[in-house]
Amino acid sequence: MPASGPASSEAIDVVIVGAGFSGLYMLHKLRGLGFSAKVFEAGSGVGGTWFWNRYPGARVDVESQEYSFSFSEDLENEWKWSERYAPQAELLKYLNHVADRFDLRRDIQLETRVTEAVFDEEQKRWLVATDKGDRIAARFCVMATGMLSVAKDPDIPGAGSFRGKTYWTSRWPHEGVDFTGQRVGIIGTGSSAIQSIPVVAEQAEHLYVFQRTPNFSVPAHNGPIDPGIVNDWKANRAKYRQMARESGFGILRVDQSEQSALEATPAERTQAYDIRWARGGFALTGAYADIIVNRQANDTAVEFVADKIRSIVKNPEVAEKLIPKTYPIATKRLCVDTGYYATFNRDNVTLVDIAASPIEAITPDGLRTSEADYKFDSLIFAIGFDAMTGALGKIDIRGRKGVALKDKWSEGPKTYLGLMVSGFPNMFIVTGPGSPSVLSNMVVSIEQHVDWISDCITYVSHRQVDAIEATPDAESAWVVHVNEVAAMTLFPQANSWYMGANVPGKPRLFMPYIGGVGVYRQKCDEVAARGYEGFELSTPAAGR
Ligand code: FAD
Ligand code: N01
Repeated sequence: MPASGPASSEAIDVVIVGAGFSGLYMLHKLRGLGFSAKVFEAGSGVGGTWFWNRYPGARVDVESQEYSFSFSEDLENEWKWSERYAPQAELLKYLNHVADRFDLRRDIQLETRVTEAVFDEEQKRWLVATDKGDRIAARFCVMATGMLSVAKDPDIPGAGSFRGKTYWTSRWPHEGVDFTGQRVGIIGTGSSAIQSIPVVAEQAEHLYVFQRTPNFSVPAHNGPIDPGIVNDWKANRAKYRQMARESGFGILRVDQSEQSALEATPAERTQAYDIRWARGGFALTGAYADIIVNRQANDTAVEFVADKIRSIVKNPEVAEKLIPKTYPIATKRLCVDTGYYATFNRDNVTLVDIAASPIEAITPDGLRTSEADYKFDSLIFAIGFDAMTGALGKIDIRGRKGVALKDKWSEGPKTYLGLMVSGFPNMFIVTGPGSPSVLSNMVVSIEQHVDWISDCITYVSHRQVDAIEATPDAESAWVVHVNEVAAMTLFPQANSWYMGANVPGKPRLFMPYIGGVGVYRQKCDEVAARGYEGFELSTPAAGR
């Protein structure tokens, strides 16, 4: 049913699309401020990422206590994490608990996909339509649709022809999968694959890993959560939360050093990296200040990790294949694993280098590369996402004069602060392109955006303002700034999904903002304090 059709069946203040971390907190926050809001969620449950990605080994790579909401002291006091890096099932339980605890479910409509969102310039309302025939008019529309919520299409010939079972890491069956006695093929070696491979390898009769580009991975050293960390967190929580909000990546465990890698001697560097490798997780990249801005400094971390891979993987040829050689470390999302490299010492695991011998086609029995045929019973696609813009691209979003967001973004996403888009008044994006988003502990960034959006909606609603919109100038200046900051780093040197490089035909530009979570928050706060500088606020009389 077109959203632009006759009068709407329901009218509310805010429509929210998506019920992951972002949508849940957005609903809670708006309700508390007295606004009426409704959430539409395509899935049959809440939780977003943690509802969909149920593949074996799925877990968070930011420590559990840091990757959690900070908006409610009671919630923080009552929830206990069991592992250093919470597994998917526990994160899903947590988000369901949040939905129940704050009585959110009565305003969440599940199994409902938003298909259209059209801005009615006369009424200054977003007219939203769903695949279930709902039509709703709302003053504001919040896209909490996720940056990694749309799986990439398999750009491989014959993808539909495989006769065995096919699985996607990003829509894993709820009942789980038992690969015992099976030959399994997995395509991809990103974070999802790197978490799955060691677990699948333990079950499968044989696992073929099809690797196009190797990834850097550091050990998680996961285990039961350390009671010392729990107690320290409890005692210093407010301080730690604030430190995370003011930090570069929103992750305290990065423990960012200010020293240059090039000022240290080789022995000092090895020692510093060793300490951080032993600590686990993202700590490694915090060892020196210039790892992501200076290629020479970066190379020192690359060499360290390469030596680690050589020391773990017994077959030197396999080890060399696993060492990334075409991009600097941390310019693609660093993976955090449990036993990934050691898995290649197993007799039942074969690494197939599809950069050297590309996949020609998926076949009814398996897969054919330029060098050999591989036969297996099950095939796992771990090929990633149409990141950052994918979910918004699936909705027909139309702003002023019927302009489609897809068209406006045909050369890449343009936003002001990653929050709003010029020509699309009263529409907000949570952790949108142009904000720190996927380069950060996303819960920190989600809370910041939800708080900012709520303040903005409150500000507008308390004045004679019926629409707020980013000005084209502010948006252009922000896009330039985002690119300038990215260009000061090594990030653009990698063919990453941050650059849109993983999806054929997608415009190439660095989408998130790398200026740092703390710096970015300050900029957003300053904009608000100056009466929403860079935004145009229109009054009913003035129109536009
Ligand atoms: P999501 O959780 O993606 O939720 C968006 C929801 O919107 C989805 O449920 C989707 O179904 C729904 N939706 C989308 N379009 C529509 C539509 N048109 N109509 C209705 N509903 C719609 N981040 C970290 O900081 N640390 C981590 O360790 C980490 N691990 C991750 C592991 C995996 C496997 C993945 C895929 C991502 C990970 N992330 C991590 C990023 C993660 O996406 C965020 O941390 C966070 O969960 C995002 O929450 P969200 O609510 O913004 O989006
Ligand atoms: O996806 P990816 P992901 N033929 O895009 C390969 C978050 N996350 O789902 O690099 C053959 O990283 C592709 O190869 P290449 C995290 O932010 C976090 O693993 O394009 N191969 C690559 O190896 C992460 O970054 C966790 O050459 C093809 C892989 O598939 C993001 O989600 C866990 C191919 C895709 O890797 C995405 O991770 C999981 C083709 N046609 C996810 N197309 C945590 O640890 C793609 N590939 C918390």
